[in-house]
Amino acid sequence: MTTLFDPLRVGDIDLATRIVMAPLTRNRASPGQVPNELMAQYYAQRANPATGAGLIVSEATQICPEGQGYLDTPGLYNAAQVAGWRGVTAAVHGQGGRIVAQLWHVGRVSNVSLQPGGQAPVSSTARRANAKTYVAGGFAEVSAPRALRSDEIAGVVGQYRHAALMAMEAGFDGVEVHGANGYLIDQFLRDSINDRSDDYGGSMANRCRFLSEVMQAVAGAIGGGRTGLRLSPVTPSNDAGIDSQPQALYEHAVAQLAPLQLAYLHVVEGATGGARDVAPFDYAALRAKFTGAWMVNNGYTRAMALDAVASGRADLVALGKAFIANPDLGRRLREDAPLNTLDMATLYGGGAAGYTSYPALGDAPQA
Ligand code: 8OZ
Repeated sequence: MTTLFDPLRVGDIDLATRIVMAPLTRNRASPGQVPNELMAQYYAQRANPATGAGLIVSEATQICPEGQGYLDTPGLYNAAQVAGWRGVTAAVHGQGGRIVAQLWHVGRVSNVSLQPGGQAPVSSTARRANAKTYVAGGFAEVSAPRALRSDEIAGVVGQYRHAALMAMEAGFDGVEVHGANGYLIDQFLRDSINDRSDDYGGSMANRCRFLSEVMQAVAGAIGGGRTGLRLSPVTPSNDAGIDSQPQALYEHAVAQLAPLQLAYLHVVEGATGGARDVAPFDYAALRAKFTGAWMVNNGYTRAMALDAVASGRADLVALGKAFIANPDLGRRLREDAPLNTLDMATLYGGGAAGYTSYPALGDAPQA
């Protein structure tokens, strides 16, 4: 029987266990959206597969300045950021770990104060999301977006490709394209948001075109075996609404990617960070459209994670909040040891407190 603690080759990447550290926005990048030494320490604490994760998915990382929607999130589009990320990937590899970069464009989930030149964020639509983001000084409403012109879309696809190449230069083992949670890719996929009348809107095939072009560009640049994708078919996050036919939409979206032979698909089941049963969705039917490794996420307890892999329902289980509070989560799952409590106040922004300060088993208790 296969267990959560068994190795798996995922595309071109060899993993020691099926335990994945989920992508987690922590807002601690340095000025210029540059990853720093504290971030390297945080990832390294969780990287040894004997005690931590078999695979780390980096926090969401914008592919271009326009892709940023929150304060102090890291980027992956210039040399300084590549140098910063090299510190992170070297620290992770030094622990025997594996790490992929999550490539992110927020689209309309941004605020003019975070956009180059204070301009409107770009999206599939000009309609504003009813959502908030975190900017200098606290939470703020997201700004009204500008709909991308048809002739601008290839440029954005090129930015994903560029970021994927920068990820390889920075020493990542691969990338995960962030197609979830109501950000730019979801803003094209869902008819609850996409109101375009060009080749990127209207029919399901047209709404899937942007994702298809992004995945072709990324996998074409670095190889399908080093490329994953995260989707969240029914999450209402960031005012994404719900597509009129989510089952058919996401099955089409995944089926069209088959020729790329992607390493894995990472699926958020239910409302991201919330109810798993927010809306009906047949995840097994979605999996039937995909041949790579199947990664599940959202509210998994130890028992659920063990069962997901043992039953064959999933190949990999991504855990988020538990990895924030437990650098040695892998060991704790193996030993069925108690977990540290998560401090919500230190999730976003700040320094070492609530970031690199959580104790491993056997460490002195937290101050
Ligand atoms: C929490 C806060 C800010 C961003 C996501 C990248 O939902 C995020 C995110 C989560 O995917």
